[in-house]
Amino acid sequence: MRRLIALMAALFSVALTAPPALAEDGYDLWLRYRPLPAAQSAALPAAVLAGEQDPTIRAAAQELERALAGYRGGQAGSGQGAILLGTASAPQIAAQRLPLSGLGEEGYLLRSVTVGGKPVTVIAANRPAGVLYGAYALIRRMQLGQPLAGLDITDRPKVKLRILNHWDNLDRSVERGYSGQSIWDWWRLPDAKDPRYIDYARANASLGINGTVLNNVNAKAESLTAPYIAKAAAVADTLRPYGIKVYLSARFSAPIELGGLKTADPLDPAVRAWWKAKADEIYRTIPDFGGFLVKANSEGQPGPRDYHRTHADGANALAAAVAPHGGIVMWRAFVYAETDPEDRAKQAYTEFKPVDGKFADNVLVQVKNGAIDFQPREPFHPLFGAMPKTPMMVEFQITKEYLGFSTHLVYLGGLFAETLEADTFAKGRGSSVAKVIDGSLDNHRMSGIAGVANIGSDRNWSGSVFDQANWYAFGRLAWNPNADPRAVAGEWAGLTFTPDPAFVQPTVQMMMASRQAAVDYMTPLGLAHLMATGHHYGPGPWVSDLARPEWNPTYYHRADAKGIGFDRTRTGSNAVAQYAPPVARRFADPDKTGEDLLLWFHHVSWDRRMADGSTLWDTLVRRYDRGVAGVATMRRQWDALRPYVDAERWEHTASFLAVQQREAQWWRDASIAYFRSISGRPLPAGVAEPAHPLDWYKAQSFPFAPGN
Ligand code: GCW
Repeated sequence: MRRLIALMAALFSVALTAPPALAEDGYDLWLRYRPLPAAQSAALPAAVLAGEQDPTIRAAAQELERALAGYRGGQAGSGQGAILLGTASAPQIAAQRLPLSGLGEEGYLLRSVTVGGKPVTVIAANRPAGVLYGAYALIRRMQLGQPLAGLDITDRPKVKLRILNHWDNLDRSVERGYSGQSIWDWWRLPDAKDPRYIDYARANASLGINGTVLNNVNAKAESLTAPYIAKAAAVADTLRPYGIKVYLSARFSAPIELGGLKTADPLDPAVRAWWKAKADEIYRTIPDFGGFLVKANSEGQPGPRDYHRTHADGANALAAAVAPHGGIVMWRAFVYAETDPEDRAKQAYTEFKPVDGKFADNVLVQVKNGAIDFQPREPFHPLFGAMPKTPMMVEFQITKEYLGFSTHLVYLGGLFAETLEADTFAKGRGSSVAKVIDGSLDNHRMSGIAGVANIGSDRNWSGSVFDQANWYAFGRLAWNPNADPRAVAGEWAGLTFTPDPAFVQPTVQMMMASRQAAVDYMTPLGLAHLMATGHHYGPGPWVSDLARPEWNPTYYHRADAKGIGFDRTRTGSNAVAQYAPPVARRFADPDKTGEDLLLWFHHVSWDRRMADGSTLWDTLVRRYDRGVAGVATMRRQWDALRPYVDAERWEHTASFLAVQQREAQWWRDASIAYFRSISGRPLPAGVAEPAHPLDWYKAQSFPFAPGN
């Protein structure tokens, strides 16, 4: 009885002290301002003082207030000094005589000072956007429980344009979107502005993202009509205080569709006049409009090649229209043509390399991280380093079209970093892709990085909690392309769940291993593009009946009775020759390429001996098994982390991991069943048979898979 009473009392006191029921649905992302432990909360600054009247500084101050209120859990501030924020035009900031000159337009300084005997944390910058970024940096520190005393920190972004690309359609569907509908409610804009746009702006500003392309690169001309410009302007008004500019994807043939012209030839004076008038119209409504993103002559989109003009001619026509307003053009290099029998991996280089130096000053060429298409693993794109006279942006895909949609836990920080760290050898050793895109290798004034957004109308924004980490990692690596993806994962996990190392350490381990697991169960050893047709959901390595050769998985793996892989050496397509000589030499030699990219560059025998002495066939099979085992490990790790995570987000993640396990097994079984039918080799001893015969896998169909 006594024990029962004690138990009841314990339950009762728990009930009394339990925090108010807050839905942990992931909406708060990493801006999760929950009560901090008492000791930490007692050390928080009591007041926030904005140095000046400015919408961006006001946004920064409000964010700090909001964070502090959340950390204190409703308790009043206990008076540990203040946070003072502003630019040098605020007298209180100017009085501090801070070294701001090296911070540029967007950098910030955090410094602990004493004013009138009181401790003050100063957030200072040259421009309000820098102050905002500094505020978020301080918030990160507070939330992660890092010391707030004795601060003297400066930071500034290495890349100028840090931009999200939304592949969002005007009907609110999202191409390759796996997190609901578009957050842009085009129909109800401009009158109704979803309050969510502000939270979108906060989340992006917290990472330093400073631009967003609102509509799909497969663009409709209508997005450039007056009503849609007004809608974009309403979004721009909401995002402006957060330092985020709005850009639009432009359809190259819009002068025909909207202007009634007979041609969209970029050298035709009437076409150029149309673009100029259109740009003037946009800037009248959106004075700080960023500019255009263009997908031209790719996958059926119109472009300058339709008029026998170069990509530079096309880009320059639009660039001339936005230049007087300070706008830019981001011209995509993702081109390949149905009429071109050349290896798809070579086509972009072939088209673009000759026009290096021909682009207007306000054009950047935007290049996907790899030469084919956002595969689980690709070597870096040969255009990086090959166009020194042109500012090059890298485009990553944050949404996981080829990496298990939003149901597979695959952390992309490592994938992004793998490309950024890759050495192009364009100017000798140390010519990393990061240095190409941050402009430092060739001294470019402009620099940029783009990520295809994974943001949608889902309550948790990205479809899964762990996909929020990919948005986060993109933003942090855009700010600093040399950042360590492991550190970024730890920061994200600490902010999103708890900074307790007992949680963060295994979570980071799980995240860091997750990408290789996906590579292993989908496309190991340098294989690529073996996904099913159209929606790219699940395996389809057998598909060979599509109209265009390079749409077929068989085009990519080239498996036959003797071997597997795409010969891109001199005996094959010679794509290796598009890389700088030291890189080309490595990729041309199957013994030096590395197992991770072996079949990307080489067609090798099933019986080829790998480094550890086993055959290629046996290694391939074991890679599939290793991938499936990797997912099983993640599930065990997540089970063990249950005590650290709220029930809602834990269960959501656990249910997705179960999906991933099933689908990894499916990928493995289907791929092994198919490749065995080609190789004629037996499974290595002890390896499990696929669950079904090959025909069963071939018969699966998913007409309603999302994002297509
Ligand atoms: O990855 C492929 C996608 C297309 C996409 C295209 C592109 C927007 O399958 O959906 O179209 O790339 O990047 O243009």
